[in-house]
Amino acid sequence: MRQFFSPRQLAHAPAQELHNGGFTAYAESPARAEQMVAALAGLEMPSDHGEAAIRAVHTPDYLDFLQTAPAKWAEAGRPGDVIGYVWPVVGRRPLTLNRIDALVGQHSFDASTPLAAETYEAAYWSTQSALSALAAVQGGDPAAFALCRPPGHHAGADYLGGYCYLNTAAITAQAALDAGAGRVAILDIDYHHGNGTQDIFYDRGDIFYASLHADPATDYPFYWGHADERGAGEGLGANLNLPLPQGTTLEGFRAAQTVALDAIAHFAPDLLVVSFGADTWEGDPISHLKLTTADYPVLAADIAARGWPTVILMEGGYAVGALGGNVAGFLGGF
Ligand code: SP5
Ligand code: ZN
Repeated sequence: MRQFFSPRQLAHAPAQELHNGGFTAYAESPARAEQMVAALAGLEMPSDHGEAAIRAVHTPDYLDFLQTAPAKWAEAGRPGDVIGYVWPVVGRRPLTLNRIDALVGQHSFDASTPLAAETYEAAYWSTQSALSALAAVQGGDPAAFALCRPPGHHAGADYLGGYCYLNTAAITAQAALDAGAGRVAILDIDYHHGNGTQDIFYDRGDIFYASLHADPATDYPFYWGHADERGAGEGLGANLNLPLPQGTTLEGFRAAQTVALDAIAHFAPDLLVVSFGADTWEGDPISHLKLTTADYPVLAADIAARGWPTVILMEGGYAVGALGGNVAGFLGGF
C-alpha cells in the first residue's frame, strides 16, 4: 500500500495545552509522527494538489484566521501560541470582530489546540498527504494511507479543536465527489467522536458518516457523538454514531464496526475514507478503550474484506512508543 507523509508536517510543535485545569505537555507531539515514520517502510512525499480542495470544505474567514492569528497574537504582546479564553456559546452571530481573543473564540471550540506560526503549513501538508493517497486510489490502487499529522476529524468548516485544524477526511471525501465519485462513506474509528466531520456533512445525503468512539457522556468532545445524532434534511439517516463504554475490548469494538460496515454497505459507496486513530489502544495515556496491538490487523481485515476502494487517514494515538507498531499492524492487516 502506498503511504504519504511530508516532513513539513513536523513544523507544528506546540509546547503545552490547557487540560483539566492546568497546562500540560502537548499530547499531539511531532514525536508521534516520527515514531510512525520509523515503523513504516517506503513512505512517499505527497504531491502539492493546491488549496482548492481545502477551500471546498473550510470557509475563507477561517483559513485567513489560521494564517494570520499567530502574528496578531504576537502583535498583541502575547507569549507562546494562540489559545482562546472566551467563546460565543450563546450564539454565533456573524459579528465582525478584530480583537485576537474574539477571533479565537469564533474559530475554536476548546483550549487544548494551540495555534502557532508553523501550524498552517504543517496542516496544509497533512491535507496534501491525504489528497495524494486519494490520487493513488483514483489511479487504481485498492487502498492508500496518509500519515496525517496534525490530525483532522475534530476541525469544522470554520473552527479548530481536538488537535485538529484542517479536516483531512472531509477534504478527501469532498475532493472525491468533486472528481466524480457519486457517494463517499467515512468510517471513523478514532477513540474520539469526529465532531468536525459530522458537522461538515450533517445535512448531506451524498456522504455517509459512521463513527465508533468512547461515549461522549464520559469522554471528549462531550457535546457531539451521541446516538440520536442521525443527520438532518437530505442527510437524515446518513450519520451513524456508535458510542462505546470505556473499557470496551476487541469483541465489542469489532461488533460495532460490523454494524457500521453493514450500514455503509447499504449506502453502497464508491469510496471509503477511514479516519484511523490508535488512541483506542489499551495503553493510550488519554483514552480508556482496551484494544491490543494484535487487534488492529483483525479490524483492518474486516474493513478490507468489504472491497471498497479505501483511503486510510491517520487521526489520533498518543502512546508514542506503541504507535508505530499499532499503525503498521493495521496497515498490514488491511
Ligand atoms: C485527534 C484526536 O485524537 N484528538 C483528541 C483530542 C482530545 N483532547 C481532549 C483531551 C486532552 C488530553 N490532554 C492530555 C495532555 C497530557 N499532557
Ligand atoms: Zn482521538
